[in-house]
Amino acid sequence: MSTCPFAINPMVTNLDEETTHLREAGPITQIDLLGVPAWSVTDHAIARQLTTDARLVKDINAWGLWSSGVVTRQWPLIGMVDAGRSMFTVDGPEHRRLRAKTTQALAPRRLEELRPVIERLTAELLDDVAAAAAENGGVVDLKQVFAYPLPMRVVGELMGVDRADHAKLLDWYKAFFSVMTPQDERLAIIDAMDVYFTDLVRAKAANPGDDLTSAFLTADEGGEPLTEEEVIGNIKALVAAGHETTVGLILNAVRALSNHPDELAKVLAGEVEWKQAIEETLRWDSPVTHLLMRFATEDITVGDVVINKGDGVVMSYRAVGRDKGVHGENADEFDVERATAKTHLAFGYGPHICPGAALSRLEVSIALPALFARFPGLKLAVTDDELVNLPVLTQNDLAALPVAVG
Ligand code: STR
Repeated sequence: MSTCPFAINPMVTNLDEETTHLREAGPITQIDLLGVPAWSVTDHAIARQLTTDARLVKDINAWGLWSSGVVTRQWPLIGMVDAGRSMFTVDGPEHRRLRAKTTQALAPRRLEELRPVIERLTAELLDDVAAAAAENGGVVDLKQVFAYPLPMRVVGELMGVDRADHAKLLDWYKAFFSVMTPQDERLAIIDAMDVYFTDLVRAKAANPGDDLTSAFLTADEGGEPLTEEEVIGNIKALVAAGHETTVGLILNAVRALSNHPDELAKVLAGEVEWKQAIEETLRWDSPVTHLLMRFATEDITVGDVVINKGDGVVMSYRAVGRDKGVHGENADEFDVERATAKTHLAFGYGPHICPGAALSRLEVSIALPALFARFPGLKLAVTDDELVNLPVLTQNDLAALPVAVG
């Protein structure tokens, strides 16, 4: 580690500038994550290579700075890497065992059962948008009334989480992700979520329902059943991921399309499919800025860089989406007709590729057309430079998206 690592700004005051800087710094470059050094991967081919390299693992115990005690539970990002045993933190054959039921439940064919549910939840929230707009001269914060509650409702249906608990969970996640939350408060929230999900799992064990939580608790013939700890870890991962990332995707898509009326017009006219606009949003303004973290179990040489055994490696997916070698010289432009859009790595790659990708795509492919059908005159109510990101280092999530619905 020779040069001074580039400090990632946790306040996310200029994400485009950061993304450009990271890409210019090289395909794999040193960064500083709130005082902790790591490697950032910004290159598409290297991201594919390293997400399929078994010498990199998710187990925090392989992290030199953790096992030597330099990084502790006081580090504000610890909850992103020390999240309990689950499909998110385990590799190899055990990982396949932990992931199997999720992959089945979230397969595109199985998800068709959720389509009418998502359509109903979307329609309900669009009524709320209309009501809020009527009270407020046609202007609403699309995040607060639509993009924020929808993914929690969907993942809540999938996992069997009561609607009455959604507000509490949303508050917890908001504080969990924000760098502004004092660390003792964040650690208390992590503990409270553990208690909440433990209670949920025990309630489902006693009284199973038609949800993925209950399915985790049912042993498959021949297969080794998941332990309670593993079930809880999986549920925590699915609820957090299913909620946070999809909020960002809806917001980033509405923002991109509103700022590019010619692109939006092609979609509304049916010249370009919604799914193309969704894939281009995932590429151009991915909901996950930085995916923490993988750890090297031995020295790994990548081009002229050596990742030392014990080093942490971050996939900087927003920068990866701007790879000019893959997406062309105009990679920084939003183009719903871009032929390479769907090759993006916004859902990751390799064994840990997002198991919820199809759910996310289904959700957004229902939510966006329904939103623009209901409010054809929808426009941003502020200029783009008035929009601010939440102070969340890893996630690309707007604080608010004020729109005029006409
Ligand atoms: C949040 C806290 C928690 O209880 C469990 C997890 C595990 C899965 C993580 C999640 C975390 C944070 C957001 C992640 C998600 C997997 C996918 C999602 C990293 C640490 C992304 O943003 C890609």
